[in-house]
Amino acid sequence: MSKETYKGAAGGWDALLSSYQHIKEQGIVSLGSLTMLKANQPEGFDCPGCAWPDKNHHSTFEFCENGVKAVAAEATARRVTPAFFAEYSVSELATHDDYWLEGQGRLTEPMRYDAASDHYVPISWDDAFARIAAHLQALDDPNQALFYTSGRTSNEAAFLYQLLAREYGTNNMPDCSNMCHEPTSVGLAEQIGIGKGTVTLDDFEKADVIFSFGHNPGTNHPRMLGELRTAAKRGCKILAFNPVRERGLERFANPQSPVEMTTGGSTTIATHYYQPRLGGDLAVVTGMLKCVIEAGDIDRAFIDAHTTGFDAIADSVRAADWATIEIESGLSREQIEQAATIFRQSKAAIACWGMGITQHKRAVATIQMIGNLLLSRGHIGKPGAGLCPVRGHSNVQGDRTMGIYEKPSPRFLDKLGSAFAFEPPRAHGHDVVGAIEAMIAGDAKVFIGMGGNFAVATPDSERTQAALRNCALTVQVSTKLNRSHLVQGRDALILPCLGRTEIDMQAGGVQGVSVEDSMSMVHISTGMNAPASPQLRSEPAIIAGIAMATLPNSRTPWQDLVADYDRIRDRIAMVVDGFDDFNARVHQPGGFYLGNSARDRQWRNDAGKALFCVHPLAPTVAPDTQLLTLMTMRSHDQYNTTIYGLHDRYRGIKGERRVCFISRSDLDRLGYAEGDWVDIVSVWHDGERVATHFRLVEYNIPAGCIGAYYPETNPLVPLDSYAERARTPTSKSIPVRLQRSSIDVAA
Ligand SMILES: Nc1nc2c(c(=O)[nH]1)N[C@H]1C(S)=C(S)[C@@H](COP(=O)(O)OP(=O)(O)OC[C@H]3O[C@@H](n4cnc5c(=O)[nH]c(N)nc54)[C@H](O)[C@@H]3O)O[C@H]1N2
Ligand SMILES: Nc1nc2c(c(=O)[nH]1)N[C@H]1C(S)=C(S)[C@@H](COP(=O)(O)OP(=O)(O)OC[C@H]3O[C@@H](n4cnc5c(=O)[nH]c(N)nc54)[C@H](O)[C@@H]3O)O[C@H]1N2
Ligand SMILES: [Mo]
Repeated sequence: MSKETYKGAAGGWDALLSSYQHIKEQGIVSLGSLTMLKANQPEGFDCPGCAWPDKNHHSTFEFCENGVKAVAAEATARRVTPAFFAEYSVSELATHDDYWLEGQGRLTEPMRYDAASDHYVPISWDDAFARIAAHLQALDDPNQALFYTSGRTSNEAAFLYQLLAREYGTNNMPDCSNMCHEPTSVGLAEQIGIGKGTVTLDDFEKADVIFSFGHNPGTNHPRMLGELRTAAKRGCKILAFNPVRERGLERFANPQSPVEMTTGGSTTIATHYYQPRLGGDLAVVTGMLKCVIEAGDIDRAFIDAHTTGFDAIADSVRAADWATIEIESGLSREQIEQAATIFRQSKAAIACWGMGITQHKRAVATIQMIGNLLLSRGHIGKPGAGLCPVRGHSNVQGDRTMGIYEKPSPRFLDKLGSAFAFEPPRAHGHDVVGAIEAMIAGDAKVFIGMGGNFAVATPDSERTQAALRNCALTVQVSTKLNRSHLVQGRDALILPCLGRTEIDMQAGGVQGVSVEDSMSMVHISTGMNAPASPQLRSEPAIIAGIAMATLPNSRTPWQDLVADYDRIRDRIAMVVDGFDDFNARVHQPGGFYLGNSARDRQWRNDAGKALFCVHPLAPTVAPDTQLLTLMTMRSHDQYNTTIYGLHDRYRGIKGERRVCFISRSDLDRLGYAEGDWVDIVSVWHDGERVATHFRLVEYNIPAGCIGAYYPETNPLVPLDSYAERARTPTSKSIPVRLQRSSIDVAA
């Protein structure tokens, strides 16, 4: 491993070079470059990289290094064939790391786990469907089955999948959102009547202030840097709140700007950079709101016409004392006052946030406090202003819109039931944490994963993996080999599917699917690469296969729907609000905007008004000085649990993922030196959890806070440590201590 401060801006030549290397490593130089030209184009496919919207679906190809990695990884020339599974037993495969597993390439055929030989062996599609049906039909209660979804799943597949689960009889639909932006959905639905962001890309052209709370655009949504750069260039103030200084928030060289590329120039992104302590944002925003309200810089007309609860929030923030705000936030009063002054002078402010806000105990409170701040000055539902949660997976928002939700509304279920002539189950189902608990307890026995990597993405890995092994059947619908295939139930299936970049040929011809981005734009996505194997099936076809085998009395014409996805979209139009005339609208170039009621200042919550939500500060900073707070985050070379490489360029890390970022003062205080190997031990009421063997890297991070990569650190996240009300695991605030590594490492 080596560490070297990265001196460049985010983007630039290094990004171009890195993309080229990733394409080359996958053995697909010409195909790779061709494929990239079609990403996020009106006639092409939606980039599977992230959910950031595309400015104009007509522009020339918008370059994004991490989009290239995602597409190249799917288009790889490598294959995981039955011969591969014959060569390696499951126990042998389990000794390899996630990087190696991912590197083996695309899955090619359905496989069944054979316990006698400990190998996966080929199985026909029909036999696989029959096996799933036999297991599902054998359960005493449909609520013993779990239907997990990861956020790459298209609208059409998601809609069929939730239909399958509900016709079968359960709302057990845990999804990756439960670990991601669930606090956003919970907090905003209550506060403004819709659990989605209120801005569109146009607003980024009009805002004079942009807040960035806890997200890392340089790595996780690089196309956002285009909007931030343009905003910065026209003088918009950009205030970043992040415990560490992320290069993408500091400086960006646009690979599409000939001037920046040839002169080595770059654009400064954040005009103001604040480094709160982990979990300090509730205090930061409380302090800012206190300044706004005490200065009387509020929009009284808006508050009177559109909101309720202002007096209570005003009393609450007035009562918050600066000493507590400073300790809890890790920022000084002057810093918070400065940020507040900038907001008080703003005519239109946008607040963006990501996992640095959602993966904390008080995530819902923090999000609603951000909402309070904008509401106090009428910055929701006005041009250039509003809320901008930055979603992760490319269709995670769309999946929820399609009904992938363990707590569906009665209205949705009524419409679903009448469109498909059945009585949907009404009882709420399991979310991710609930699903793990149910498997541990033996109350859930069949796990089906529509994409994703449940064994690794979830908290408390040891427990989660024991939970999966406790199942009678685990089924993973996947494109690539991952650890969830190796942490299998007594019976287990791997069902290989088409990726979004591939041609999806059905009886009615080539099919496109639709996705919804982070700003509620819905558009069509059509693959253009030859499938990685002729045996692959599309996700809708796999779902239909399971449904036809499992539900003999279903009145849904599964086969017809899959023959032509326009027919699925016609059904979506009947069931999902906002999708009238879906087929006509989605086939327009660029798709259509779903709309957002809060943006129109219609508040569809119980109160019929935007709510000021009171969340007093409570002390959280641990008095125990041996304890540190750990955040688990992404490197530049990974996509969630998919590890593309071992570097983290912008943070200066090369060739190692088991690193732990720590401040100079904590190193000194705890008696360590940079380069020492440590184990990280999480300290929780039910005992300690250990992740071994991390190398300490001195880093500019607040004292008391450390960082390390996900998913290596997931064993440390206790299952019952989650966001209040949203149950999102607290992956950014785990109480831990360090100890010298128990593994003897040769230097
Ligand atoms: N290339 C790539 N793109 C991706 C992904 C990927 O893994 N790779 N994942 C996708 C998915 S599913 C998602 S959800 C998004 C995730 O995108 P992000 O939301 O950017 O997720 P993280 O990498 O977890 O980073 C969180 C950021 O929050 C900061 N942070 C941590 N704790 C706090 C805190 O308490 N307060 C504040 N203010 N900041 C904090 C961290 O320093 C880090 O910069 O990206 C999506 N896009
Ligand atoms: N400690 C910690 N844990 C976290 C987080 C964190 O920040 N810290 N972040 C959380 C977040 S924000 C999220 S969203 C979750 C992510 O959780 P998941 O969505 O479950 O995980 P991914 O790693 O995105 O899933 C990768 C797998 O998806 C499969 N795949 C890829 N493309 C396709 C496709 O087109 N179709 C199908 N069927 N399969 C496909 C591949 O087999 C690949 O191995 O992790 C969460 N876990
Ligand atoms: Mo996510």
